[in-house]
Amino acid sequence: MIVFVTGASVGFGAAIARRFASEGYRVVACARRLEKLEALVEEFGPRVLARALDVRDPEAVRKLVAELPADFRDLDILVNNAGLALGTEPAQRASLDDWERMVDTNIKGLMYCTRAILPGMVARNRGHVINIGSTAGTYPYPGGNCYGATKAFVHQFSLNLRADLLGTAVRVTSIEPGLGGGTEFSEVRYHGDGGRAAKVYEDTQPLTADDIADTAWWVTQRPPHVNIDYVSILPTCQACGPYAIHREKRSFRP
Ligand code: NDP
Ligand code: 8X3
Repeated sequence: MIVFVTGASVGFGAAIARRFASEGYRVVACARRLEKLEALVEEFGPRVLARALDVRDPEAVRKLVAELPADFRDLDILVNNAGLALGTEPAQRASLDDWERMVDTNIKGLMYCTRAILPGMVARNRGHVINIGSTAGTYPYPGGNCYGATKAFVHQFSLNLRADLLGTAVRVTSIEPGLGGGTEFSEVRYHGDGGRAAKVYEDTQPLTADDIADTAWWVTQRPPHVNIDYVSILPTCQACGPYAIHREKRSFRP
């Protein structure tokens, strides 16, 4: 069995790659930082194929998939994990560059990888696409503007893939975590401000990358007639809030 994981250099993606490799799968591990992927190769040997890939480049995605060596070609599982949040400024002040990078990575990168790998799965009538969404795609929060919207795309795209794949054995799951710690997510979001990133997790016990890897493993291990459409997974310390209400007499601070 072969799994292709994007964003496998650190965080959820690295844990997912590690989990499948330790279960005996061959793993194509992709990310921009090839040197970080080498740790997986050192740990698991030739069972892991490390490839530098920027998912925002459709030609690079197409070429990498088309040129996979024979041992790694017939992919069974695609994990579209590469993604990022940038900023928590309100929409009226948010950086358009940040918005474009989120759309290019979280939406377009996921589209490119899916479009390159799905035809082989359909031809073999075997496969599983796992997309990493987020609770931010369902529940709004201030500053979540474009990030949450990209993850809403991931949720709906996953359901629509299922609609297209009906009648095949190819499965699709959207895994939608809440607060996840021990990854670079918040440091990336706050453009390298480690102090601000650390505050996100202060006095909490967030989900770990291994929790997400466990979930990815679990959805793939259901019997072939079972498709888990989506999984919403939050740490116990987190819950959805009530609707926010602005009271007229209080001062307005956008
Ligand atoms: P990390 O920042 O730790 O990991 C992100 C991964 O994505 C890295 O391996 C990075 O590798 C890769 N990546 C980013 N941009 C690109 C690109 N253009 N091309 C290829 N790879 C890229 O974050 P997490 O592990 O926390 O997040 C993983 C996924 O989970 C993301 O989609 C995120 O939105 C989602 N998520 C995270 C949550 C959290 O609270 N942590 C909660 C819900 C969802 P490199 O820089 O080497 O390219
Ligand atoms: C990551 C979770 O709440 O920071 O997708 O958006 S959150």
